[in-house]
Amino acid sequence: MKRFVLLLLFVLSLSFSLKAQNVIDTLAMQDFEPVPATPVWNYSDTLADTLSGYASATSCIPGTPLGINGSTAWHVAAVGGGNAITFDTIVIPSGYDSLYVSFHLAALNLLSSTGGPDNLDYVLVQYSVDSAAYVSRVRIRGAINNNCFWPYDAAGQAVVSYLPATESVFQPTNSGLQMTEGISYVQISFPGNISSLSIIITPRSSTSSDSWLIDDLVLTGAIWCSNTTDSIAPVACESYTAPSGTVFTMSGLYYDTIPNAAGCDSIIAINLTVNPMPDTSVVQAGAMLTASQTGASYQWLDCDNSFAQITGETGQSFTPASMTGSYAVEIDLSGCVDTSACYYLDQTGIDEWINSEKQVVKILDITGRETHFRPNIPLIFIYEDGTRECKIVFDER
Ligand SMILES: [Ca+2]
Ligand SMILES: [Ca+2]
Repeated sequence: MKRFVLLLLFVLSLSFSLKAQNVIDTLAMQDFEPVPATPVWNYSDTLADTLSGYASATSCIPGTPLGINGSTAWHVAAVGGGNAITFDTIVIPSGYDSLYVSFHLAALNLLSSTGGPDNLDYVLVQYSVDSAAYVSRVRIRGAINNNCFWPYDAAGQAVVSYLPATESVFQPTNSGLQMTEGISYVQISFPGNISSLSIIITPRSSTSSDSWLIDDLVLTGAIWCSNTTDSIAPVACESYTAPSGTVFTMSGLYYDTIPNAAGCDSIIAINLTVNPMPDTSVVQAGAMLTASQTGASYQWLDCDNSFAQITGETGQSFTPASMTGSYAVEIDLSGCVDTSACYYLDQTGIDEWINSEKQVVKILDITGRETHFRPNIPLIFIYEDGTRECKIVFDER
């Protein structure tokens, strides 16, 4: 039996490497408590007995739980004909890949420090799928050499598929405590596409010194799924929040994991480009405003007119047509857009001073190139009467 269990574990681990199991639903359960946990797997027959707490010091095994963690369990002793309990037919919701019926089992003698179930004592598990005839699938027996006992944490397991529809027998060989070969866990797996399932469990015991204890019968539905992969190449400004919520602030290749639609992992390769936000500082030189950021797209805005775009003013520098006003620039640097503060210009005083004598038609810098008015540097003013003056207008603001 040992070799069989080892082979089974290998098959299970192989399937785990191919698929991830993501949804496990409890479809029905029976914990044999006075108020059973839900969803309750009801039964139509009468339990021979129930017990809770822990075995006495004079029994075997002394102090061992009678139900899982000392809870209430179904107890059968001295029922020569077997205490067959039919658990109600469960209608299986569609969508499951696999179904499992499982329960925990202990074999004890609650009356003395030796004894326990024998070769002719058993726990038989039968199932009926889609209302077909019952199939006897698993039979746990006492030891071949009789008089054996084991607790709920013994290592042996009887884990089978529903097919072949023939009986598999699991039992220890030797008498006495069976921590390795004692079968404490029974499981039968079914395909997920069946419509209904019912089971009969029959513990049989010849004498009062041969106790079977059964607890936590559960029917579970499992949905299997596979991990998926995806890749994206987002371009972000300053920082990027990945689908999982992780924030990245530098360009690079990252991997992010979120649940996919089926509930398994979706692994996303993120080839991220993070661009900086533009420098929104503006240098004011007389009537001219210049954005400090180079190599960007610009749109100058009229702060006094709900930040309306000023038609045609898309250069790095801007000289307003009106003498007073408040202006800002919207800067687009590789898709990262930000707007400067508003800069207030008041050229009225200077302009009045310039216009106090004669109308200026052109301003040149000292190299002779036409320029805008700027305070605090020498400029050549050409008037409408053809005269010209070189002067510095001091702006003390
Ligand atoms: Ca219980
Ligand atoms: Ca016995």
